[in-house]
Amino acid sequence: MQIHINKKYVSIGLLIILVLINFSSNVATALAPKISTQPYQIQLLNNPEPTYDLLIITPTAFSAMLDTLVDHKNSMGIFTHKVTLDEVYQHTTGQGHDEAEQVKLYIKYAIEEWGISYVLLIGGMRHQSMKWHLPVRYVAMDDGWESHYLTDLYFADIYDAEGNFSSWDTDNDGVFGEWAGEEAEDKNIDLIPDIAVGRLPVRNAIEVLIMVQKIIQYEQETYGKPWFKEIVLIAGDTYPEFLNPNWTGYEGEDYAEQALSYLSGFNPTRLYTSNGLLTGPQVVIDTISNGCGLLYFVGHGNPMTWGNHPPNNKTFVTGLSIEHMPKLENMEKLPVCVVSGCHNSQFDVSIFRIFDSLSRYRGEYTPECWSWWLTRKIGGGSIATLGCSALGYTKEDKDSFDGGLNWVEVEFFRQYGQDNQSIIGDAWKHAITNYITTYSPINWDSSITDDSFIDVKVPQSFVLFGDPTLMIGGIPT
Ligand SMILES: [Ca+2]
Ligand SMILES: [Ca+2]
Ligand SMILES: [Ca+2]
Ligand SMILES: [Ca+2]
Repeated sequence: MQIHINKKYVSIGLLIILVLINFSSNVATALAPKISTQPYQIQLLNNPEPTYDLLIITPTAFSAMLDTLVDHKNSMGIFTHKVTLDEVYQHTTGQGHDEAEQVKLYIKYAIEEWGISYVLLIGGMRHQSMKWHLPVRYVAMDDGWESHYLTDLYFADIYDAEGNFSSWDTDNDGVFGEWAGEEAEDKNIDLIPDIAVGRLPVRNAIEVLIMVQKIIQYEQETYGKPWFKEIVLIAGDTYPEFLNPNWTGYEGEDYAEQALSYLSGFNPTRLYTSNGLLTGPQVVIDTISNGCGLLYFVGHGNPMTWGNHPPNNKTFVTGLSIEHMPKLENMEKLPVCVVSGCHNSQFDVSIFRIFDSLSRYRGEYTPECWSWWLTRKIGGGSIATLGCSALGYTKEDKDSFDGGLNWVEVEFFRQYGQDNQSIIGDAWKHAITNYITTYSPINWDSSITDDSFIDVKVPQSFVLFGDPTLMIGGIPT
């Protein structure tokens, strides 16, 4: 009995203690300042108008590896907020047609909440599977060669001409940027990027670590280095005249010279077929290995290779292919590379596509596309690569014989050299914008011509692999 009573009192005592603990912890919770682990919310307490410049969107698995990059960006005055995909999906639950649209809706939120101007997307395909670390958007424009292609402009063109969210699916059927023949089904997409977007299409954690290290080292150590003032131009006769009397001159070399004309203080090395210096991969490997700040390939490509023709000759001279990437020895002397050619930046390639005959024909059976292999290379390669994710249309493909992919490339160099756009994403954004305002259709019902689909596809497919806030030439010290 006594024992029983004691037990009873003990039980009551324990209950009281538990209630008190619970009460006090509730009081403590209630009295504690509401500080979230989210840095922007901490900032909200101190600053009524928090701002960020750069939003990094990453799969959760890679998030911690990016902390040093965030610290580096903040230290150079690019205020950076990193968010995981899990947080993106949580924030946009129940919204959007699919995960890619959820990412886009989150970018819109980040623009309106924090005033961001740049987005860095972390993630390409998962290893060699056809699954993705980070969502992508394919647009459905069938030009007879390819029924759809990857575009990152989708994640930069957030608002339409009226200032509303631009879904790129105006007929709301879950098919994006759709064209049937030479007619648009999703109409009046203004295309104009509202922010700058770059992507690191990393396939594994090692590539994340490589790129973080390369970007930080590049920005800290490049400024004032003599090698940065070297530019290597690699080109030839893109369209041999014997095939068409309008194709006079050596188009690739002409665009390389145009780009150079906008860059003062750069020392050019011209590897051209017309001067006999572009003879094959070895001279390209040797020249890049010497180090340069800018690199422009102008010719023809596929996901595995790049080359061009000798003057008025259909022979294909290979300049650089994926199997040559390991031979580049430029170490920390990393150029910003622009590559003109079809599909060099088509980042949905995989070795398993070797089992598909069409993919074999198109050179899509490679573990990495040409541009990404160059960018993520250890011990050299590039720091960022701009190129085409799709079939690259040039002025020779247009009735107007004007504009095309080469126009955007040269405009990128002009933005940097003449308009002082030293942040790579700004140069990309302004080059794209000027292309669209110069060439792309305005009313996608009444002002459509045979060239219109090309002038939509060109800006959509010109993709930046790299940090959009990268300071070309490094941070001035
Ligand atoms: Ca649609
Ligand atoms: Ca449709
Ligand atoms: Ca827009
Ligand atoms: Ca020609």
